[in-house]
Amino acid sequence: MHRTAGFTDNKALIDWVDEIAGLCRPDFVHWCDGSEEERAALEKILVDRGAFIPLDRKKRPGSFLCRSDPADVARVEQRTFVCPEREIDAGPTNNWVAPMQMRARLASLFKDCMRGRVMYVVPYSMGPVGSHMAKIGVEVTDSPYVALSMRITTRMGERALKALGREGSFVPCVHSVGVPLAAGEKDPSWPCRPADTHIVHYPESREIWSFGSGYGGNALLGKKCLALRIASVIARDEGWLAEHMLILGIEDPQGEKTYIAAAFPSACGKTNLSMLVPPDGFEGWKVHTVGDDIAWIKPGPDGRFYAVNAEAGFFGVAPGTSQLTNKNALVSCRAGTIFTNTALTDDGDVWWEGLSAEPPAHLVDWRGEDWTPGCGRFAAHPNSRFTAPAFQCPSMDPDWENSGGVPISAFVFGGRMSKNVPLVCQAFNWEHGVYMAATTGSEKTAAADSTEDIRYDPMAMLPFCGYNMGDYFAHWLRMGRAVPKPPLIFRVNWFRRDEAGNYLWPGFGQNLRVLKWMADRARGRVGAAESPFGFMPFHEDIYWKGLRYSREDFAELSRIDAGEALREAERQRLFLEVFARMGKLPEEFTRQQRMLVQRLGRCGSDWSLPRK
Ligand code: TSX
Ligand code: MN
Repeated sequence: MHRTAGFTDNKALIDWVDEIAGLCRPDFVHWCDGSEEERAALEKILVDRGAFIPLDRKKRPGSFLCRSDPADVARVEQRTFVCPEREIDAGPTNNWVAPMQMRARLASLFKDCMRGRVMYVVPYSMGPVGSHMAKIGVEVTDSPYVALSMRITTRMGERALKALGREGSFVPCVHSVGVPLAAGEKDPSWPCRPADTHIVHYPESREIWSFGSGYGGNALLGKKCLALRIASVIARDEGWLAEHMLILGIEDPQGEKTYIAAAFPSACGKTNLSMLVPPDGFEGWKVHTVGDDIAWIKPGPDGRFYAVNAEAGFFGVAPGTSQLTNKNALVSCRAGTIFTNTALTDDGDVWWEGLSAEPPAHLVDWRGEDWTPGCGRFAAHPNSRFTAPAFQCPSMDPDWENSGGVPISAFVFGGRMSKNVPLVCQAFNWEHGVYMAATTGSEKTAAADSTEDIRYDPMAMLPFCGYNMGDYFAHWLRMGRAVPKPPLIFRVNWFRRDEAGNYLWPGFGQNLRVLKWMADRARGRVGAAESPFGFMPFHEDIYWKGLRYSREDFAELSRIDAGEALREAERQRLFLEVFARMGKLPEEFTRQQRMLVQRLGRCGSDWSLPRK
């Protein structure tokens, strides 16, 4: 029924593809080689189906706008499952169904689900091809959009099969939009089955099954499903870290480079930070991008951690991306880019909220309807995306595809907090840092002014950890002991506001001043004050050339209200209690929580940054 000769001699792969084809019954099986001809053929299928709109050849060469079904626009956490044999191994933060039961459910959903369609076999490498840190996945999918997106965001095709070889093992990923076609039936432009959507992980057999959605993290299975949920389990077993982190390098005018990995929940500007442009005063400095979303981090031979970007492209949120906030992202998507659910301009380009201060006078919105300024609707969906190859990003690090990774000097954790969380503080030690990372939160809405409205998101991994998060905390504590030179750990907050609601910190490129302080701390050449939250820079410890930022403003940005911080410490205790109740909270966390309360109790009603 299909020919595999010439594609692979990996018997396990051939047998598995046969088995899935037997279950899903596609009309045809296509093995993706990653070639230009294949790309053109897939694009044509989507254009003919009405799913892809070619953009203007001059303005956006080789680029397309894709409109999804309005009911299939984001990850669906309620329909995402982690299914180990025992419920406790999924933990309190994952949906769990017994694997036997889930397998029965999926068998009936997937039976014959690809009739009338082509099944694409998409082999890919997460991490640089051939790196000892890379893993091979193979996604079978009936979505040409998924095959094309995987071609951009992963190393896909022949080179992945070559790396797999005859005997290599791979993570099997089965994906279907779940809409078989009768003979002669017209294909909807974005077939999907929202009511039956299932995103399922079997961490013990390391399999991924996704049904019903064609969008992003639900369907591009290399990203959140493999590189985070399944990889986090492999990393626990093998002694490394699979993290929801950007990786960047800062280079000073003497050419000294320092790499930092940073985790933030959504809507904190992770992609922007990874592509930061140095501000005035930083002449001769460079910021290099290694990755914007997923880092795989392993102990290296010299006792440090080394990180690779698991991906080869960006799947970035479009709204808010502009010349001012992230010009490197805009250059990255100048060509060969898929835009999903953005608006279309009259001259065949794309637009989204925040791209320009003035919107165009007329647009076609993400649903395909006429749009004018002031009509009361978004032109682009708030979760609209660009899918762009990383090599097009001007700030990519020369070492971004180094198979050994880059050495990490600091881990950074951040959230969006309008009050009482200072711009930056450094953990006293690894254990304190892990506790800090685990209790990082973000306010639920950007407009929130209530500190009661915090959503904790440990290490920004809450939706992406493939096992019990209590065990994940223990794994982090263990990893600090496993290497002689673990990175320093920092917590940052770019989003503190004054009483009137104004941001206290200008953010964006100015964040490099904070990153420079971290790099200097890592090299032991700058000071810090000791606060109840950790080490914080004195005003003099920050490099201020090019920015007027007064000692008084910096003191306000660094102030800790002890009463408020004690209430926050109590909320942290309550959040962690769910792990404690199932015997999964490391004792070290209880100790850290008590020490935090003690430090706050000793500092009076307020802690203020002293003069140096
Ligand atoms: O991405 C952001 N970063 C990190 C950049 C490297 N954003 C956007 C967040 C939404 C995705 C930020 N927003 C940052 C930030 O550091 N800071 C802020 C808050 C802010 C917004 C506007 C201003 C200042 C701060 N405007 C002026 O100061 C003029
Ligand atoms: Mn992410």
